[in-house]
Amino acid sequence: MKELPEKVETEENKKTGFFARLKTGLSKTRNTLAGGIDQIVHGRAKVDDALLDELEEVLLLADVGIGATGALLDALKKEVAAERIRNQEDVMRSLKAHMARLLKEGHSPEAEAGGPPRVILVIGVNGSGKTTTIGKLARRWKSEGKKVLLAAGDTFRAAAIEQMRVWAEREGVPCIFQKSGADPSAVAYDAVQAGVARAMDVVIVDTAGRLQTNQNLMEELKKVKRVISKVLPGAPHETLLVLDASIGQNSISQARLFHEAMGIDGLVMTKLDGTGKGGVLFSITRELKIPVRYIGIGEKAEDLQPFDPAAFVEALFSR
Ligand SMILES: Nc1nc2c(ncn2[C@@H]2O[C@H](COP(=O)(O)OP(=O)(O)OP(=O)(O)O)[C@@H](O)[C@H]2O)c(=O)[nH]1
Ligand SMILES: [Mg+2]
Repeated sequence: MKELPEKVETEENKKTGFFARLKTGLSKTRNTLAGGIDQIVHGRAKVDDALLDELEEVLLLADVGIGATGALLDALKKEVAAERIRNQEDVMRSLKAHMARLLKEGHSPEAEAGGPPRVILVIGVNGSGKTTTIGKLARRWKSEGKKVLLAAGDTFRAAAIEQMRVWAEREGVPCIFQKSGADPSAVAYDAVQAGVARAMDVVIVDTAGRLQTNQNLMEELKKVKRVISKVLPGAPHETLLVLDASIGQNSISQARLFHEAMGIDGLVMTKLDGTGKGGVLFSITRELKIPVRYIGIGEKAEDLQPFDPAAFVEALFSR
């Protein structure tokens, strides 16, 4: 009997797996954005004002935003004027290149510096995907051999502590928690102290969802941050804001207010799998100058990827 070849996890097929998942996760945005562009460009002989108007419409529909859309169309017009656009492939190529450039401009890969333990504070509005993202990050970093500790800092919502503990148990990492209603700063304090004492590599602190406009709750977050820095000077090393991609352009004002209050180091854009508004990443990058570190493309532990601008654009346009 012929032996089946052993399935090996080579760098190459790891990458293919990464890309395949990204492609699936972005299918709704691909339909609105790349699908829409394709339809407009298809069979058109030249790039005229009518075509540019239609492109604008599609870009705005996919939540690329006014500023980023304008920048993309300007770049395309320049290429048309320079007679570098001869057919529909050229239009697609040009748009793709400018989109990738736009995303790369604001991009910096994850800053792994700080600690140990490296302390990450995770914040955002209700239901944006904070706790799930923390579970996914625990999976990711543990699989890289890091010692990860979670802090159930959402002491407000009834089931939040349990939710964090379930994730911790499933991923096989410790979780610091107190009883429901406890002061979230106290939980953060305990967790960072435990992280130092147990020589952890990473401590990830969950927080209760809150509106960026609620002054009292924003003060509470600031206190959590202060307390963390008292236990470990320099911490938190990264404050991550989790944004739900399906709110589209609204995420920009949300992020601005969180940033003003808390100083955001990085963004996580979740639920890209559930929306056609993934174009919002282009305006986020352009308007905010805060790097997108991770994207969420599903509910499962493996559905979190480091944000890779080139792969993102490639996945959006690949058939
Ligand atoms: N499809 C999809 N669902 C997601 C993603 N990330 C999170 N979710 C889901 O969104 C819902 C809310 O996620 P949570 O992690 O509880 O959000 P949260 O920000 O912690 O919510 P609060 O603690 O209530 O503020 C859950 O049903 C998650 O499974 C994602 O990338 N894709
Ligand atoms: Mg939560």
